Amino acid sequence: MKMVFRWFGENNDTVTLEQIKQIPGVEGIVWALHDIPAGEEWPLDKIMEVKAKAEQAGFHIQVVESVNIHEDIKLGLPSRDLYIDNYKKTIASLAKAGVKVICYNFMPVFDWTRTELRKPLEDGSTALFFEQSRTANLDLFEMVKRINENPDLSMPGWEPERLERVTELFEAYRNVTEEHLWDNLKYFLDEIIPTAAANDIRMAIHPDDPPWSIFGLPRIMTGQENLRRFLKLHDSPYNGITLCSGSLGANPNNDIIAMVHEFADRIPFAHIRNVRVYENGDFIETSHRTQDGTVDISGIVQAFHQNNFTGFCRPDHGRHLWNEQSRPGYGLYDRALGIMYLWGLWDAYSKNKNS
Ligand code: DNO
Ligand code: MN
Repeated sequence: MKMVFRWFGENNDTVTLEQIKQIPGVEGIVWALHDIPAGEEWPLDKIMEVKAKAEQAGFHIQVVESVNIHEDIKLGLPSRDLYIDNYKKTIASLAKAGVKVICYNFMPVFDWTRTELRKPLEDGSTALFFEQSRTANLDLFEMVKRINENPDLSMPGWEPERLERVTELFEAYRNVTEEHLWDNLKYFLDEIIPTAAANDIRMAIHPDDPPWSIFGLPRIMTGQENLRRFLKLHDSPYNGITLCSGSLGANPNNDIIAMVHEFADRIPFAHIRNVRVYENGDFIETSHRTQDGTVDISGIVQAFHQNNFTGFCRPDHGRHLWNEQSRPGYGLYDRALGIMYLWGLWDAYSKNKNS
């Protein structure tokens, strides 16, 4: 297991490379060119700048998260070919910089969705929270209308300056079903995976977060059966999964340990974090420790260990501790604690091979 740590870059992160260096066992940063809009080609010189900076601090840049997918690709519009072409060029440039894994997601309109970014936990820390009733059975246009009437109902990702664009996108997705999304994903994979293979880069799709449809938008990377279908869409070792325990774990019916066993050789990248799911379907992110949430983190690490996992792993979102003013979910402290928990489990399983 190779430990890596997400870093948003000098201008976008409160955490420094020097700080990350002091977390035991971190060998690389997980990065992206966050200023390049989805669909555009990543310039090689910008990639090389990040590489130089990271290497100077003693890290590699083998894992990228994310090269985002342009909405036209997810919508299956004719213009997708242009964006797919740019994606291929980006893959080739990333290979030149030594990148081995590209994480991405195929969620329409939104990446991860939460209703609150700083919900207090009992211990006084705060964490990302999802309140089921805020979104359940809500038509997206109804939601936009409500937010326009009462900005307090707004959620992360729904800021006024984005609202118009969001409405436009919703309109575009009106008749896009899950099956359309599957078709559009297959089209993308059939185009991209041969390029990834030629460049020895493993593509690793991130599960949807939360792993169910919201606001009527289709979501398909949601659980074991669908991940199985995904791997068969384009059967190649270069077509893989980012196994994110927190995203999948928001649905308590997801058996993540079973997924690790079934998909082990197609998981180049693991995101490990815990969530606590309540009976009403709400969930909050917690410390990585098994007892603190409803996801069996030690069982998942054990499953990776039993499969001799040699891929990359990172702690995922953490709580905000000790008044840290960080990006939501991406502070230094709780992710560092998370890493030490993951190493503790890993080393214990390594000592006792039979466990
Ligand atoms: C949530 C995070 C995600 C992830 C992107 C990848 O679990 O890991 O924000 O970075 O969905 O594209
Ligand atoms: Mn994740």
